[in-house]
Amino acid sequence: SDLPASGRAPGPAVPLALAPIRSVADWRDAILAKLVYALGRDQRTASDRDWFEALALALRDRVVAHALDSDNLTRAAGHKRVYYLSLEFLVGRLLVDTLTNLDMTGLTRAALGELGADFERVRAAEPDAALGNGGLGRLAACFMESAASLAIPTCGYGIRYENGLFRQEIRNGVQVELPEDWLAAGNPWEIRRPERDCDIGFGGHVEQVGDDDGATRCVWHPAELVRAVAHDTPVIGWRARHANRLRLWSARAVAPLRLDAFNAGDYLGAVADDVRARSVSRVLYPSDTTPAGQELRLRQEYFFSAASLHDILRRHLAEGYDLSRLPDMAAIQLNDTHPAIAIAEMMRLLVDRHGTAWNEAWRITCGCFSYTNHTLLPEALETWPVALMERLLPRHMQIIYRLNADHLEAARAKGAASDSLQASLSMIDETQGRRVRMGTLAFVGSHRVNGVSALHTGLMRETVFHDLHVLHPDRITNVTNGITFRRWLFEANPRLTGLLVDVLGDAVLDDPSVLAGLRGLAGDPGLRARLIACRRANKVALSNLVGEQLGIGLDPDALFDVHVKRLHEYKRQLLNILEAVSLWQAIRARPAAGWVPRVKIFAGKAAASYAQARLIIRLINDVASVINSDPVTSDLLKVVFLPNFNVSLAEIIIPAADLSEQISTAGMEASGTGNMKFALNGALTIGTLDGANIEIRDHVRADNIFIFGLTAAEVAVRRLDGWHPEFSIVASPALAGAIEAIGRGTFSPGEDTRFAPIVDELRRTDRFLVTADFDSYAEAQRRVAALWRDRDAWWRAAVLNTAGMGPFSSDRAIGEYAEKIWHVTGLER
Ligand code: TH1
Repeated sequence: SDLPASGRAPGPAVPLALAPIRSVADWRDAILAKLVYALGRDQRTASDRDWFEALALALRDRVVAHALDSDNLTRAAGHKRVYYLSLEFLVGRLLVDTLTNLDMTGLTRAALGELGADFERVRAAEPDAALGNGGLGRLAACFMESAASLAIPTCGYGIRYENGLFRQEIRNGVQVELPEDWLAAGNPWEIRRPERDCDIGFGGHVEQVGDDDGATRCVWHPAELVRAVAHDTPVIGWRARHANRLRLWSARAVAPLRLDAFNAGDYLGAVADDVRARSVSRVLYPSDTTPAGQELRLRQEYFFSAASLHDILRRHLAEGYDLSRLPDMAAIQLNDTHPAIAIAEMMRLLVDRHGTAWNEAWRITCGCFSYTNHTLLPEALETWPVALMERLLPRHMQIIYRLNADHLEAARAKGAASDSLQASLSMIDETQGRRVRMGTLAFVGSHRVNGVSALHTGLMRETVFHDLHVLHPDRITNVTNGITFRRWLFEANPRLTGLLVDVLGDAVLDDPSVLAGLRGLAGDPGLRARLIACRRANKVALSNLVGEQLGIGLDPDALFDVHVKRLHEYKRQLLNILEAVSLWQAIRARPAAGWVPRVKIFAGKAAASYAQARLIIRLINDVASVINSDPVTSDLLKVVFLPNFNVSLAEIIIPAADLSEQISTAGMEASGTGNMKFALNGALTIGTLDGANIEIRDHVRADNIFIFGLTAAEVAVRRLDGWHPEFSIVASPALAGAIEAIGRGTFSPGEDTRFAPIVDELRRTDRFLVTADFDSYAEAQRRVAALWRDRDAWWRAAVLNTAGMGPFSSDRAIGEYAEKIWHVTGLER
């Protein structure tokens, strides 16, 4: 009679985390049991992939037990939860991450050894989960790991794309996109959760059913339903303190097979609904910063937002809370505007489904939501045509109109009454057809809106969000991005980590501020020698990879100058390759002038539809083949483009870098996070005063970073004051020489027009101010070479870089979100 409505006995909360594995033999047997009983494979014929799966399944048992335990504690404590909604999670591999956080790496090496398997090969058998494009998706993955490490009860929500970011091959210098197929052999980390599935509507019409407090209650009758199918991946925190989950939705039809059609011989028609429904979770849009304007993209956004909100409300009600308490129990973070439709969906659920009064529903909604803006580039500010919204999400469009009317009325009451202010504040942009501004919806429906670096947040207040900021001066706040040190230091660079532990003690593994203790050792010759040895070993490993993949032999004692990130004009890979061409010309002119041997390493993908970015990839590859085969310069300069940049490749490249290229046009890179990964690993940065570079300079100190170029304010002026690229080209013989060589076909023999679109852009408009910054960049590169010659000074600066990077841990970032935005603490045990 005391049983709760569910009929389950309440019972004491039993700690579920499995007993620690005590011996290599125990662990070996657990792995072997998975191989035989879960996978049905034979130890003698098992492949690396088989061992990977067996090991992952054995680990998953342990992580899942932690996750259940963490969830029970969260519920029992009535603790607030965070929900991180993101269209991208760029997770990469999970094996070593899981082993590290469980402290089971050594044990696993030994256990696999006893089983006759090789740890390094087993590790390489795991495919990358590439469910993201670049920084935004990787940030979400770092944040999931940090939230677990800080024991902040968090659930990540996203889409389980069947095909992640495309695989890149370079054929004759040209990027070729191939489908990525991470799920082909199954995914041992995830667990299907059929009891969490729900159906998501699209299209149809709206029926009005009642009217209270002036707000109309409606019933939406969608024309189409798509089933959201839940898959959970447990995420374990550092030292297994806590585990959260990442819940990814895949799409399928509610009725996957029309049997009547099938029996009548219409095999395709019988499954057409399912094919159509599945397209929603089929593929990640390969767009970095520019949104894909397709209807399918809007479907993806609504699909995962609606499924996630359904899940959040279900959990809240199942735990016995009233909806009025939702803001006390749930903080919902929108990772950019991609899930911003969730704000309208929340209003719909509260008002139409649960009968909440409009104003109370709005209080609840704003209390739960907060929004992170990741870019101010105009082409990346999402807007959707009103006509499309009305067709696909008719009830949401009505709700947005009502929210907009309330918002504009409140603005008028605060004095923002002019037509131009009202037009600028409106959720509907009337300037190019009628379009819904998702950034405005996200801003208005959130209690906090954050930028991702100090500069970027300042620019938000001054530019794109200026008028909204005046209306809500306390809403915009800054949380500078961070990276998880577990993956980007401990796992990617075990040599350096071992050295840091030797020098600073174990505490450095738990508290990034301990890194500052290196400052006092920056001149220590013993430390320097060991650091040089670490870096050299990492460079040998990268050189081996380059040798295997490209057949290019690198000298590990050359300066490794690295530029890896998505290909985008504002990131200015073009500036770097122009400087490489000019350097090559200078070396050829005076081969014996005492040049510093350098390897320029590039990697990165271009969106398939971004012609100019693809052409820059071609230029880099064509320049590389000419320079690398020039006997005059071959000991002094090499250019390498490594194909298929992804998380796992970054883990190899970054610890081998001496110099980190962070050279975006100032004001355009919201933060950058690659910049942090390099500096943490002791590379020196050559960079503009953009994004988080500014804060990195403040922490590593200005003497230990190579800053050049126009500032964001100077860029803004330059764009207005009638500057023309010819002015810069004429003033710089080095730049003119490089552009001329490209235009003449030096790198495209027989086809001197191949790079005309690049040369023309540089000479005529140069929207990204490559020519304006060239001389300053080239001069900074000479400072780099000069410091490299002074070995003591270089390595002192390298130490001071690692020493200064403590504040860029994503634990710090998540701590700030928790305090300033989510109002949540870590779970006490
Ligand atoms: C990136 C920003 O360009 C980068 O500066 C920042 O460090 C990173 O986000 C994390 O904050 C962005 N990626 C995207 C991707 C899409 C749309 C907008 C942005 S901004 C699809």
